[in-house]
Amino acid sequence: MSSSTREPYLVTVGEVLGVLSAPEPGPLGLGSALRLGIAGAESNVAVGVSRLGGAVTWIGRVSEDDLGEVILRELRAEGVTTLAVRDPAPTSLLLKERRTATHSRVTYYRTGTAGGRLSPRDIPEDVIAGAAVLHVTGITPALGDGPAEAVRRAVDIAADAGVTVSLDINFRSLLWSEEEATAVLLPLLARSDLVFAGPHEARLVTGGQDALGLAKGICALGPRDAVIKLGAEGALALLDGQQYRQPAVPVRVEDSVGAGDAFVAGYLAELIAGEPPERRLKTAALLGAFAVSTTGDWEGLPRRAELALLDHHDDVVR
Ligand code: KDG
Repeated sequence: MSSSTREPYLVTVGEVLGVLSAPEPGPLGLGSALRLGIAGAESNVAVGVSRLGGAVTWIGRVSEDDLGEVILRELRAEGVTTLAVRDPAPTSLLLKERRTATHSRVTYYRTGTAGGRLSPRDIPEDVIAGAAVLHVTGITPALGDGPAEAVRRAVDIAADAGVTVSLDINFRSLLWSEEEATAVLLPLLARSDLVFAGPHEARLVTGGQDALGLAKGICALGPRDAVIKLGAEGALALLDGQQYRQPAVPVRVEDSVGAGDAFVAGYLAELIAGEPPERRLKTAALLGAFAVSTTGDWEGLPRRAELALLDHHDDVVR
């Protein structure tokens, strides 16, 4: 099949971590139960897009041990194509405590691990250049010089090939300082077409009083489109100069981690499906609502037929 007739696909580059999460609120103690899962900002997006029927490829380094096998098995089971370089280093871990019923605490163990050894050599030019959309986040460049170089290379290949580049700033203060993040992310942002950010993240790269000011500030740096994620307030988008406001879908919050990735997945799934802005933003809000009203970063994300579950007012589908 020639590339011009191939299904439009999303490609993303990142790290998948093992997640150890405490199911019960309270401090950890000897004998506390910890549930094993996997997560990563880019793979969360990949699974979300795949569940909505989109074609997705994930690129990254994966350990050669059992946890690496779990990661690959799970992503493949979710329909994500994996281009993984196997690496003898271990998988990164994320410890997620529910310190109280409403407050989660995250600790990373990600020094000397496989995902952080990503290198520009791991980025296959043809896969990036043949995609409809490349999605990257500010997490992978924070893992070290190799991963930052790899993301830069992916963005350069995509931008040069006319592939839409999507960047979620996704600032993680446990990984780097605001100054380091700004220095690395600004050049990536300048080559991006579409940027997602929360208000605080947007202020790392631009000024602006309110969401509209921040979106305008981002677009003044190069991107055509900016989406400011406002949590329970929904989102404001400036798309090709036109302003859109998307309210959040009201749900009971179970676990807000992963909501931003879910929002991005909903938006990008509709973008590669050729849907208009209103539909992209609506699906984004629905996926965000699924993510916060279920536990886990991505496990509760919907298949397309399930979107209607949160898109009406009946709590019971009969
Ligand atoms: O957005 C959720 C992610 O933060 C989580 O899945 C893990 O990628 C992750 C990270 O680095 O924090």
